[in-house]
Amino acid sequence: MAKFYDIDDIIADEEVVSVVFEKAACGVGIDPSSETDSVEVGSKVELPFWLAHELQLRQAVSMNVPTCFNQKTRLEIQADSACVDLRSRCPFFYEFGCKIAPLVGVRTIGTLLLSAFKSRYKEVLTKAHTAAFPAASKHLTILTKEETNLYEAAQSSMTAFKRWRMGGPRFQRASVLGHNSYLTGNQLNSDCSDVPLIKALQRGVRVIELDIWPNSTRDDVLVLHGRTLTTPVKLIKCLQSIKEYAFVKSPYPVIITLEDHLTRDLQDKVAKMLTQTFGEMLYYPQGECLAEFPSPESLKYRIAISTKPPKIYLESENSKDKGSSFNGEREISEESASGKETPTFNAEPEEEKNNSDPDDEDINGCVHKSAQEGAPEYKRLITIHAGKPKGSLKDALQVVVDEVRRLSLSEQALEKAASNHGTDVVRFTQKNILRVYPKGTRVTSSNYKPHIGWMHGAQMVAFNMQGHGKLLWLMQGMFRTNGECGYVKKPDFLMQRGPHNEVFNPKRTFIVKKTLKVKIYIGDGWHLDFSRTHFDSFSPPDFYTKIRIVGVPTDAAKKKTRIIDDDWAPSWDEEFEFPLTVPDLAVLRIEVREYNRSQKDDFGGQTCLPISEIKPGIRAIPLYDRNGEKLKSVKLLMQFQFV
Ligand SMILES: [Ca+2]
Ligand SMILES: [Ca+2]
Repeated sequence: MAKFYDIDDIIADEEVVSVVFEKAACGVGIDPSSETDSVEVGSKVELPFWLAHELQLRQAVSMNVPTCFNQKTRLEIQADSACVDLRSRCPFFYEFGCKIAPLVGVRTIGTLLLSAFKSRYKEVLTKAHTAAFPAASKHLTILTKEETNLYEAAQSSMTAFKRWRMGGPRFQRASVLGHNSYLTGNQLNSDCSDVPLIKALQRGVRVIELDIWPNSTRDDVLVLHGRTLTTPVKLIKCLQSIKEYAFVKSPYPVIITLEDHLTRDLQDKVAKMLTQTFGEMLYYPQGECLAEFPSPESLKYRIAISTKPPKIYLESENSKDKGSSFNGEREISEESASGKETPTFNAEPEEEKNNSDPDDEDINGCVHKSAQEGAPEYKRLITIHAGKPKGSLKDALQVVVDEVRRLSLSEQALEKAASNHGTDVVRFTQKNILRVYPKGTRVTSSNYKPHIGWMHGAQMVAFNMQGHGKLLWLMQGMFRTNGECGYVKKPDFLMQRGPHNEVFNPKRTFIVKKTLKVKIYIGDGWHLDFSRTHFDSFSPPDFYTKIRIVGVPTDAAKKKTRIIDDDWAPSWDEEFEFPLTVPDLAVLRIEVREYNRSQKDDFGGQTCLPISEIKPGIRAIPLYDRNGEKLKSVKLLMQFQFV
């Protein structure tokens, strides 16, 4: 039987094979030229594979080896496999071979398939990566369906790779949307071990945030989350885990952002830990200032540090004795207004009245005087300088030309900035790095809408990775693209400037660029992944599907299918249309729910597909659970069209 969702498999089943009838068959009318409707014993007839297979199971016919696997083809493949026109012999050469081999009892078919594939695959890859278009299209005509798919995949990854390189050499131009991690689940009371950090890296998270504090004896450095009641873990342990797991999922650079509450000698200690743990992996600029950031491609397998550089001391070093951090004057930051908790880490109850994000403190740009002595080694290791210059937020957004800066804004601060001077934010992110973090009051690890950050070009949208729910799904959907490498290229329009220095204005109203038509046929697989009573105790489930567009406000849309009562494999056959003004920033969010009359509806699976990644056609879409793990069998059969 052909696989239900696989169109190719269904077509492969239509391949014709020749069979010999072992029994006489009456009333079948296979041969229109024959006078009777019957087929004699011993007649040789060509039948589609699916029919021949069924008849052979009933011992009515015996199948012959199809010509595409005969001796002649074998010899040709042996001689020069890459030049054999397999498509004309059987477009589903491999799939069909696998199906037929056990039925005709010829074991060597397996060996033939393997050797043909191995030798031809190399040629396919070489051609896909190097050939000029006319030569390639000629080569394409002799490839089987599977080989064509491989060829196209190889070519599109090559094109993507080239485009990526062209995006360089600067980080800002390559314009990544980083993927950020907070340390633990519930920020107030979960254990701050390095396990969540490892999990985040295994998922491809590229930005790791560490909140570092002195221990009670002030001779070691601890990582503590969110300045709240978490159990601390030694910094060295976190660094070792980062080293071990940084590149298990993606080779692209990991950025560690430090929230530093340390004394100078401890900063020196951190510098030693960083250089000793990471060695060559650690990337830092040779000069003192980083005017442009290298592309992620050139920083493969490297780790970079981002934090606020230590204060510049023009006066005596004992300007503050053993304070936990060097807070000079500071501003009332956006964040302190948001009510972030004062630190309650009991190792140092006496001080640390600073309840602002340390990133928000002012720095004096890239000034390096000889008097500057604040942990020079440590300072040298900082690749991306964080900090907010004096003055208003609008001033902070004015681009400084000589240095890449990272500015951190809370979600509310960004919302405010976006409504007052959105284009300044976009302009800032063309050159600098903007990080957005959840407001301090989100103590239960809930999340906020990532789109407001993405729309304004923010590269690091910090998320509580342990918080579940639809906003995290959006984030996961976004980063499931681009080979799950943890970096997604910003749409070009966010990087462009007009002749009068104008940039993309997220508040403008746009015209509809294209319309996405989504047809949802059926869903299946729940009976394999869930128990019989998981949804309703006494009857089959009642599924419906919610389809949303999340993107710029004008594109936002909500649709849903009708509820299909009592059916494990619902068939909706409904079509929806979504006009899109900024398709590059839109994500299609799909969620299946199970209707319940008296209680809350159940969750039946979800996925988020960035519109830019949707290929038109009929697709079997796998669904994911609440945590973003793929469900084994649950799929929706859908059709996508752009008009
Ligand atoms: Ca039911
Ligand atoms: Ca129900």
